[in-house]
Amino acid sequence: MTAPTGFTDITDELAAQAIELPSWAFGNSGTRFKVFGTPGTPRDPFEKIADAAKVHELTGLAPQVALHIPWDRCDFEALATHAGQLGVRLGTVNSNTFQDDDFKFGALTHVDERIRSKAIDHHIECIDVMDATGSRDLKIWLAEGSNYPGQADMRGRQDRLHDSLAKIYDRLGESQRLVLEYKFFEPSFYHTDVPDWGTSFAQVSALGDKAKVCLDTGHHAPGTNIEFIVMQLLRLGRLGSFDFNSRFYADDDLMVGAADPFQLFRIIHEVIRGGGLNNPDVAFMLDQCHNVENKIEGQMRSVLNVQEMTARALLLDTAALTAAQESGDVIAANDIFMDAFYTDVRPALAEWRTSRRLPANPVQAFRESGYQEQIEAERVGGTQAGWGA
Ligand code: PSV
Ligand code: MN
Ligand code: MN
Repeated sequence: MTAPTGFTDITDELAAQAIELPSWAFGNSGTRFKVFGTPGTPRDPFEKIADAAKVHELTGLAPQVALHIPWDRCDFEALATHAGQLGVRLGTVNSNTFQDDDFKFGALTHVDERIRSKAIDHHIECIDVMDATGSRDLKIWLAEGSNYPGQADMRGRQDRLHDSLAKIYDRLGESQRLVLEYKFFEPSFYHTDVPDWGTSFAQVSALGDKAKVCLDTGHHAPGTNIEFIVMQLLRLGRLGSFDFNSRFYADDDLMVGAADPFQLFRIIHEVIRGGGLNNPDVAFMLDQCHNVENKIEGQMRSVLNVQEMTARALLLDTAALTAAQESGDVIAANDIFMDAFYTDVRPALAEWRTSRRLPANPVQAFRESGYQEQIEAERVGGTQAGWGA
């Protein structure tokens, strides 16, 4: 097998790649129509970590797992020890202000000071968890907004959001960060309080250097040039993290690289261009749900998709591209770009994995490992963890 030209020059970058898995991807999830139960689904955070560790063991790509509070509430020191024993670490802590009746009309933006304080206290609890687990990042996604014109004072809510975020920011430790995720709609359908990167950027910039933007690839209007946003946030030094997933319609949370591999390639190209690859300041995370496919395989396929597009983007002949761009040769520039995208790196990656004592085909290795049969036999009784449980 002949590897694509330049493949050996990119293996150090590939070896350094680390993608964080979301604990909730291993629990049951669904749509608002139905949550399907799956045999072997974890019953507690410890079992979620075990599944995540399996993904890392077979791919070498996923050494860290993000938690969601309160879904993953447990003895966090014990959980961190358990993770370490399985060869992974606990990562980003996600807050949750979208499942409490008190937050129906807002949490960090609510007009009632009592409710705002309750929401701030929840974030302080999340930072306490980060202290216990050694996590660096607090990720905040807010389900806040309104459904009807006139329903809410959008300006007042923005001001209250700033005040609440400032109180949370003040509680962060020296090496901890806050990442503020945006999403253009849902569950609110008229206005959302943090709908776009500009709003997130404005809010985090008003806090300080430890506050950054989280870019979830599924949180944009159709047709949005997401790689432009990546470029701009990197340029401004405010891209804190990615929530990778893919979408056909809205916030589908499908496997990253499944719906639009070319978009993933373009995004990773801008990450590389902006110095964000394997840069600890820019966390690569997945934010996905596996409603109908095997969850462990779904996570494996996703990190492998990111790896594959990273390899293709690293193979781009940037010197030739720059020359074509600067000479105004539109066709040549596009050809060079597309050549990298169309390079089939799968055989070279399989061979490289083998050289690192990883399975050439991790999904197949998982199927042959007996792990799925084992967890289906063992995880009986108790309640399966699920999105919202
Ligand atoms: C809701 O849209 C959401 O998918 C956000 O993307 C969060 O990151 C995730 O849930 C977990 O809270
Ligand atoms: Mn997200
Ligand atoms: Mn989402």
